[in-house]
Amino acid sequence: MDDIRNIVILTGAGISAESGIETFRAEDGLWEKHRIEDVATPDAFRRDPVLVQKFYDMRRAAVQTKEPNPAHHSLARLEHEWTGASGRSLLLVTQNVDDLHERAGVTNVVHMHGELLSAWCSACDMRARWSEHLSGDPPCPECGSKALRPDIVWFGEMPYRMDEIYDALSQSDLFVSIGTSGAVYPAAGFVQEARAQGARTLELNLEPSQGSHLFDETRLGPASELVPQWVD
Ligand code: BV8
Repeated sequence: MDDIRNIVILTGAGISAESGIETFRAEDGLWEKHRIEDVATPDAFRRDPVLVQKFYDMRRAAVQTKEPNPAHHSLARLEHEWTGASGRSLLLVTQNVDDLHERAGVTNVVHMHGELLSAWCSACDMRARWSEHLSGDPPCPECGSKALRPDIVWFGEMPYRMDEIYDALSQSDLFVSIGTSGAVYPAAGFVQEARAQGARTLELNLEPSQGSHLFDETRLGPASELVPQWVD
């Protein structure tokens, strides 16, 4: 890693799988039990906000009973050690809506698809930590509108902080993708963006992702083993 200064890491549901959080596209994954069009689009929320809120209430409750695993902990250690030296940067971009990276101690996480534990009002732009009294389909506590929703990027919506992400990719020397199927854009295109800038690219996943051929190197196995091995 002598010639590497700037690292961008992208994580997906696979990094939280061994913490007991369901992934999306596995045979028994979340999208097998719920149709995306029913629970994860702006139209679904307009049609049936109570159903959509219930889906996120259920996942929020589940996440709060889970703990970070060795993969989350080793990325926290890497961030601490890497950014402790001058002239180096590390950006952790996650597609996950859980808070396990933060709970493991990572300080700078970009949640490009939002956060389960945050509420957002699309009328007045208020954001607040989600709490029990916001469950169900309540009005916004700030402006009273019925536009309060989970702070989640649904299909068809623009992911968060894209300028910052593309900026980091454009300066990256190493791009590492962990536990993601590479099925959802724009995240699935980050590897090409990093390659185009001359970055080395590494994939750590249980099985080859859709874009495996785009990586310089792919290591297959469970994240709780592969990530600590890579970091150490
Ligand atoms: C956008 C909601 C414009 C939150 C999520 C064609 C038609 C229509 C639309 C499109 C189209 N082509 C592209 C699009 C755009 C669309 C899209 O990609 N659709 C796909 C399905 C075709 N994307 C969008 O709409 C996005 N917005 O494009 O805006 C734009 C234009 C230009 C530039 C910027 C923007 C918005 C996407 C947001 C979607 N939100 N979820 C929620 O409820 O959670 S997506 C959902 O998938 C998840 O949130 C997650 O973030 C994301 C990715 O999934 P993964 O994390 O990869 O999970 P998955 O289950 O798939 O895979 C798990 C992997 O882990 C597997 O590979 C497995 O092998 C591995 N694994 C398992 N266990 C382990 C493991 N690995 C290691 N260790 C283990 N133990």
